[in-house]
Amino acid sequence: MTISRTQVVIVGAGPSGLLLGQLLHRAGIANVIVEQRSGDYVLSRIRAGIIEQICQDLLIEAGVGERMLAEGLVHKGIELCFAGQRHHIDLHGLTGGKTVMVYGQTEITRDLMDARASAGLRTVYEADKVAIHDYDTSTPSLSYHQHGKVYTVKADFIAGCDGFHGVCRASVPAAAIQNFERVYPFGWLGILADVPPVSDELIYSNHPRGFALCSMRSKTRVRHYVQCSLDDKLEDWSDDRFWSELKSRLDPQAAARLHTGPSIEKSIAPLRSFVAEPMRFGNLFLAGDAAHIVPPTGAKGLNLAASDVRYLSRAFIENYTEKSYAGLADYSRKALRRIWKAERFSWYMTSLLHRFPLGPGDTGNVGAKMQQAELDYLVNSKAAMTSLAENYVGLPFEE
Ligand code: FAS
Ligand code: PHB
Repeated sequence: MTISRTQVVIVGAGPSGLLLGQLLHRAGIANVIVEQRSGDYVLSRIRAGIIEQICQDLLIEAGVGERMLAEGLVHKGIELCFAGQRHHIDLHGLTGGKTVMVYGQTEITRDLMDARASAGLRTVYEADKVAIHDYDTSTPSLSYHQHGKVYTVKADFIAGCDGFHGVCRASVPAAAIQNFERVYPFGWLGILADVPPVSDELIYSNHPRGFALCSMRSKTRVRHYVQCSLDDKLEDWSDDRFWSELKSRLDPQAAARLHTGPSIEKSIAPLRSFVAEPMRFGNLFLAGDAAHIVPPTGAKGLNLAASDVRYLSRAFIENYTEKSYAGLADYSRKALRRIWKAERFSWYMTSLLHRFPLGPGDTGNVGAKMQQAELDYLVNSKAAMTSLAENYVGLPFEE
């Protein structure tokens, strides 16, 4: 058994764990990250694409904003497509000048990994049998197996940044945690392709055949999605079938401009709304997907992870520099207040834009008429568009 010690041990080297580790390091707080997968595997996962100003500010504060500012695309609006027409939502004009940035999660993860390696910080990849211990005492620890040996990391605190399927939330007794969950009756089939975007802005489409989203990673790489059945398998979807289906769900002008090409990545993701309460258990703190999941329709997943990390990093820094536990004690309340507003917005966008199959509990044909009425009201009401815009660019933080 090899025993080491640090101040904060972080479980998971996704964006939550890496960003937290970088912010703590810059504040002089020692931390170790333990990740079950390889770095290449973490980088291979294609996830989020849109970041709010608050997330951009955090990356700059963490000292990893340079490439983002150089390569990221600033977007001042989005387009809603329904009934064969596109409608511009002027995010910039409706929010007093706020915008979002297109900069892929993969690039954020790469920038954070590079910064961590340059600082010579300890990150354990491919750790097996990761387990946490005594998190509700003043001597929490983490253990893992690697190359036939057992390692223990003692720490003051454990940060559970290990995603929806991680070990940290799963280690909390059921009586101590309350889960809130809704699973949607459809999934998203996403592809990555090296072709130019169909439009300068993202297109969110409500169509009788199902939802579609035309997004991008750069001026030469697109990330598109179509709503699909939960029974679909990747082998059911050839590139040709994807492009044909996407085209059928767009307005005629966008369909005519759609550039097609071979997919370089293709994946199906289920959609769920999920929140675990609380997010603190003694000296264990959950952050990011370890504590909540949103349907990606509102582009909130990664941004919520950054939101948690902003609150948690400041609370750890306050603890070590001012010897005050107040921020840590209030972390869960503050984070959850913002999380539930993002859950609401993500649920709203998902309910507005997807085709809900007829079935028990679903809204059936009345639901489709309600969607049409909501969309018609939305694009003809400045108040309604302002509400969508201020949620999409990111609500202000409660300090
Ligand atoms: P992550 O899941 O990214 O990272 C957790 C890390 O912990 C992983 O590297 C995992 O290997 C590791 N881990 C798990 N168990 C462990 C253990 N026992 N020990 C050690 N390590 C462990 N968000 C958007 O905003 N827009 C999108 O379009 C979007 N698309 C998505 C598509 C998919 C398929 C998924 C799953 C999510 C998507 N998201 C999207 C949300 C996603 O971007 C998350 O919000 C983001 O990855 C959250 O980052 P983390 O909290 O770091 O969790
Ligand atoms: C993406 O580019 O992957 C993306 C953009 C906006 C969303 C979801 C995903 O709402």
